[in-house]
Amino acid sequence: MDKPVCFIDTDSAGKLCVQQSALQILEQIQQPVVVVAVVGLYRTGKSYLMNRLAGKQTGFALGSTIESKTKGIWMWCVSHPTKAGTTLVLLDTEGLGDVDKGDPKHDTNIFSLAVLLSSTLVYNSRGTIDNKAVMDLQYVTELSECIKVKSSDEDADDSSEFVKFFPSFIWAVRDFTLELKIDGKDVTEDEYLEFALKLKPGTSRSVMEYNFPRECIQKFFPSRKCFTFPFPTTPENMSRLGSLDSADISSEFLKVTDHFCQFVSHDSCVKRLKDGHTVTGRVLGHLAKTYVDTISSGAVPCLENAVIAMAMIENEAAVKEGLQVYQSGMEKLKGSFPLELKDVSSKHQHLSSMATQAFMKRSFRDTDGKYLKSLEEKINKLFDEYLCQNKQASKKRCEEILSSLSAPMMEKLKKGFYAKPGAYDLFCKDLEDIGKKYNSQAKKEVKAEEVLEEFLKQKSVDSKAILQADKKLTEKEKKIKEEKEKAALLEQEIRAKEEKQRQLEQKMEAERQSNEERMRQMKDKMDEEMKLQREEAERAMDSKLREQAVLLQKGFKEKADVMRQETEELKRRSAEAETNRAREFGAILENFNQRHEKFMAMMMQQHREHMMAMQQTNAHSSDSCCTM
Ligand SMILES: Nc1nc2c(ncn2[C@@H]2O[C@H](COP(=O)(O)OP(=O)(O)OP(=O)(O)O)[C@@H](O)[C@H]2O)c(=O)[nH]1
Ligand SMILES: [Mg+2]
Repeated sequence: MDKPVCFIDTDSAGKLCVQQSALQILEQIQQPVVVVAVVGLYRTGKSYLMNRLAGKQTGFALGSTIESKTKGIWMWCVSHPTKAGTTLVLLDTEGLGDVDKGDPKHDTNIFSLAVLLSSTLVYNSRGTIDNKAVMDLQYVTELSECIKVKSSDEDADDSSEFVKFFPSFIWAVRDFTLELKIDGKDVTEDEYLEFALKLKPGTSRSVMEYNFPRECIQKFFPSRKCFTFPFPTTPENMSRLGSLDSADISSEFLKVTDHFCQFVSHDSCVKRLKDGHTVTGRVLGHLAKTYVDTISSGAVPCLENAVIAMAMIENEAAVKEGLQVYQSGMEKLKGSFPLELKDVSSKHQHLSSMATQAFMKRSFRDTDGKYLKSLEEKINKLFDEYLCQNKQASKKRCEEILSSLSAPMMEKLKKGFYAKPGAYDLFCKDLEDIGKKYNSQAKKEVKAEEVLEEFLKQKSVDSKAILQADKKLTEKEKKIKEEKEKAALLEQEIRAKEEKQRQLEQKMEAERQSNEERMRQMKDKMDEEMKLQREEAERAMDSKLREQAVLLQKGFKEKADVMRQETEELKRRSAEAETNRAREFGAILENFNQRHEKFMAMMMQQHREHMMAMQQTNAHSSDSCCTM
């Protein structure tokens, strides 16, 4: 993208909507995304900063008047400057606090969306982090009403879980002119931020009003940083800043801006969903659509519902992607049909494993293994179709071989060559020669035995006629020869059945190996999902414990106690979630195993039936031998 596009806008009815063109761009981005969003009061240099993050001087439109410029949320996707294989998505948002806007809820929605969609949230303000600046960030106090973690418990406050999914937070203070000193001692910018977020003891209304946004920032954004930017240049130049040559801008300002950009590109993480699934550009688009639609309908966006919706979209796409991997590989193989069964089977196994891999890479929260099952069924159906096509091709090839090998014999038949005494033996000899040559030419064909069986059956009509007409043979000899031929035909029938049986066994073995491989991949994926879930819980627990320690250290015992309870609750919920997930995974594996066993039992049944049929044929053949 060489320039930003409008991502989320307000429609004519005043409702938020996602721009289709932006979704189309995101749809193409298969890479994981690092999403940096900037929020803050209007006219504070947000768009300017975002341009710098994109490594440009222009891009997001800058305003030069007192009127607010950016409307809705704009997006710019650039390749990540330091993390190969990821895309940096910059979200520039409409300035907050412009009284000219009709809908007071609008700002809250923009703020919530920035929180929901980003992995790093930059809060931009001017001057100092004084009480007013903190109060300007009042939107944080509304987050617990604007975002839900779980869909159940409509009224329950689950905001203590926000830390698991919220972006990291950077406070960018522009036009900072003060010295970084507290009580005469030099402090870092982060210490300055912590100092500004310090709670005041007491329970009076004014203290509570003072503390509440601070508490929310501390609670929701445990990972926070502060950057102070000096005044960039002279006020007269300000309006031209965007288009100015960098040499004209104070070098200190540029240094800080560069440092800020470097920090953001090094420390911003890939956006993840609840449960830790990596967000790609495509998923980000779906996510934005889901959240915006929810907000527009007047409902509260819910992280869990979003994960469920994303999982559905992604899992369906994952099935398609897996199937595509399998099908395109098999289509290539089809060009060389007919092939030996073992070659088709091993390619099937390999491609089926690759398809499962492609599926696993994209899928997540396939809670009951429904999508993997659907992929497996579709692959098996295709496999059967390919096997069938291979058989048809093989049948055709075998028939061609036989037809060319038997052409001289057919010619002799036509010319009446076998209408003479002693011709039956000649005919049998010719037939035997054809059989021998055929066996050497078609020995690798899946349909070799069956086609030969069919051929011999057809030729037995001619053979019978020739036998009857052969004046050299006595009636008794004719009888014996007839029985001999019958036995040979039966033998061929048995060979064809045996071959079929062998092929069924091969298919069963392929299925057993595929299942093993699938189970292995499923287990890996489950381990990975469990690990992500555990890491997330640990991160949340860590930040809670850290906050608790700070509160205790600062003498806020009551608050620390509340936090301790919250931590306990978080621990309990995480443990419960892990147990549930483990149970869920166990059930999926069990389910897959059962299905596999059922399938194998069905094949075994087929196997048994074949065996019985073969035994009957065998018995029949020995009966006929006995009669001879
Ligand atoms: N004083 C000052 N001005 C700046 C700074 N950065 C950019 N500007 C200028 O401030 C004006 C507004 O900048 P924008 O980046 O459009 O501000 P914004 O926050 O995106 O504005 P809205 O989209 O209206 O909310 C432009 O003329 C910029 O050149 C800064 O650090 N300090
Ligand atoms: Mg702007």
